[in-house]
Amino acid sequence: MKRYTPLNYIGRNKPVWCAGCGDYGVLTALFNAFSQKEIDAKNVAIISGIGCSGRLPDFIKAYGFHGAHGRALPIAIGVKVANPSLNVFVVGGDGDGLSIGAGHFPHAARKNIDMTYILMDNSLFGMTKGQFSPTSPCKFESGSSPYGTLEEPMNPIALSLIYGSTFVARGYSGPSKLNDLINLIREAMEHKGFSFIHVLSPCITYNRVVTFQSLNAQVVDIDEKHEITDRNEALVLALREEKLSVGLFYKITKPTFNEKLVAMSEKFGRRGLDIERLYAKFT
Ligand SMILES: Cc1ncc(C[n+]2csc(CCOP(=O)(O)OP(=O)(O)O)c2C)c(N)n1
Ligand code: SF4
Repeated sequence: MKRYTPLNYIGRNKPVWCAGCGDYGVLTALFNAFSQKEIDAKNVAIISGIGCSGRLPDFIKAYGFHGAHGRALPIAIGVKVANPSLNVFVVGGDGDGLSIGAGHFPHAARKNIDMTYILMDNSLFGMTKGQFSPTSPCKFESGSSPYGTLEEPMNPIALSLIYGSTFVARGYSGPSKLNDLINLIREAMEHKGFSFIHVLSPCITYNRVVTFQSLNAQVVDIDEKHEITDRNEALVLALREEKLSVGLFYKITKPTFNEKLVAMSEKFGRRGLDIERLYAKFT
């Protein structure tokens, strides 16, 4: 019998991240989630944008595509629609997903594409040396905001809920919450539809404000009594300012884009729309 261990998924290239970067926690969580799900690397595709976080597909054994900055989601949509049998993941930073690529997020969510989007949030642009990002706290001082930022940060969980994601969660790459992150990734893989996981993943090199230490004091588990099918309740939790809730905010079941496509093909097949024939061509 084939054995699955986290070591099976280690890629050929060694991570080039700074020692201690939060992104190691996300990579470790993926290794563990994949082995617990006993998934073959050949059935996984990981698509990324550009940034330190975007380098993740280089370090894991699976199909990977290191795309253009902010364009991972549309590439991944194409992959999933063309080959629905693949487990598709998107990984990228807060700059990638909420700045240059922000326009793609609502559309991937509202289409309910069956994939998992892991937004690795370090509250700045790590790769380009620490400029402020859409999730930097107000008054954040950086090379590109020497007197502090003027704008309020975006709230990725609230946005994801409003955009129509059918699975919305927050994890933390710190050691204290690594097992929870593994469980969230597993749950997201099991969910049929667009799963969004906002992962707090600090940059230890450029961020002196949002750190493992500050996050350890801020994160709090979502109460077991939280009703995960209630979007209003999830939004209230997401907008809570004093603490950062981690866990599953929201999960509902809705037909996925691919399911709707197949149903449409069945209905209009005789008029020339034959999705199965197209799938056979690409898978
Ligand atoms: C079209 C384009 N614009 C700008 C850049 C420069 N650039 C590379 S990575 C990056 C931001 C990275 O920040 P984030 O997405 O938060 O990822 P991190 O490095 O923090 O993981 C930028 C602006 C680029 N590569 N391509
Ligand atoms: S610069 Fe920051 S985000 Fe990039 S690898 Fe180093 S610690 Fe991680």
